[in-house]
Amino acid sequence: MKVVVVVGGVGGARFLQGVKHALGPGHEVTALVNTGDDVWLHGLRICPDLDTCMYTLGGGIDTERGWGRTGETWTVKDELAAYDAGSEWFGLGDRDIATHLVRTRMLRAGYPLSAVTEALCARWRPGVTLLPMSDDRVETHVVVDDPDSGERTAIHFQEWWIRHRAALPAHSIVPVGAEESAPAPGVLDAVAGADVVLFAPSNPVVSVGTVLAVPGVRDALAKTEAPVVGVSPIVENRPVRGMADACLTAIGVDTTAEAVGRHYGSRRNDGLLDGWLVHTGDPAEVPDVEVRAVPLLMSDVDATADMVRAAFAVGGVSG
Ligand code: GDP
Ligand code: FO1
Ligand code: CA
Repeated sequence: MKVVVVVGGVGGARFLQGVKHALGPGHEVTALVNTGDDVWLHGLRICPDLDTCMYTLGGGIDTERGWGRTGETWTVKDELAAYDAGSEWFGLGDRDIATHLVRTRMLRAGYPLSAVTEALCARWRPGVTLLPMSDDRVETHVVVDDPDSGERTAIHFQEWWIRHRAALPAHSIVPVGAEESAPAPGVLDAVAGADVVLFAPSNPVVSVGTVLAVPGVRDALAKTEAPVVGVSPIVENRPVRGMADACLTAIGVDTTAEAVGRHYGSRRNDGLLDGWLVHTGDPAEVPDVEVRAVPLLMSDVDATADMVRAAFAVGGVSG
């Protein structure tokens, strides 16, 4: 079976573990990974969602934090702080920096991000194909009122998310460069050739939403013969982890499983979904979408695999 999964970072990576577990060997899993979180810092290209997926599936993740390397040390971070080199709010670990060094060197040598990702995955062997949504530079920015000057200004998503913990009200969230971007090689073909497409319980605005902002992706999802099934990241009217509620508020969507399902909408009405999984007990009616309630907490890989099987069932495919 050919499974395509639209993912961001931690939520997407854990969901992919469940997809692998539910399917076992002999299947083809392709993840379309958000790159709108990517950022240049200290001359290095950092791709948090790609790295979170790669480390998680390759056994290198710090499972407690959810991002970055296990057994991490922070010498370079401390030395940068001693130089007052800026961006001190962003935690660059020593082990993680090796990944950014290899990536940056390859990008500077002219390799596209998709080729760089393939090269990095040769070490980590994630067991799924990780495709960046695009080889072009797309960076999510958040329009806020500057806390010092009060002036309206756009800051990089990472600065808003990490430095301000998404507590500065967002006037808007903009995937800068998305309109001019093209899908990375393999993205549209994967969607066209899929047996089922899943939306991981990733952030609907800055993870799934950014992948959908790449021209051609929505159209490919509309046209594929595969069923498209989404999984809600909102459980009991809250994000299970992180601050997705601040992102949803910025685009005028309530933090409920129903509102997110309606935001994605039905494929029968120019939307995206055939099926929508919500957590047991969460009320959700989405016109022209088959909604099913099952436990949606990814507490371990077996529970996550059960979620994936439920998503296959709603889509009418068997894993
Ligand atoms: P990020 O890029 O690291 O923020 O990760 P994603 O965008 O892939 O996923 C973030 C979303 O995952 C958050 O909005 C969480 O609510 C959601 N999430 C995390 N753990 C769980 C879980 O166990 N169950 C569900 N349903 N959602 C989860
Ligand atoms: N998240 C944090 O909350 N603080 C950090 O210092 C931080 C550093 C970091 C470094 C590399 C990486 O791949 C991820 C990192 N993250 C950090 C996670 C990441 O910034 C965000 O959680 C996602 O991009 C939001 O989706
Ligand atoms: Ca992310």
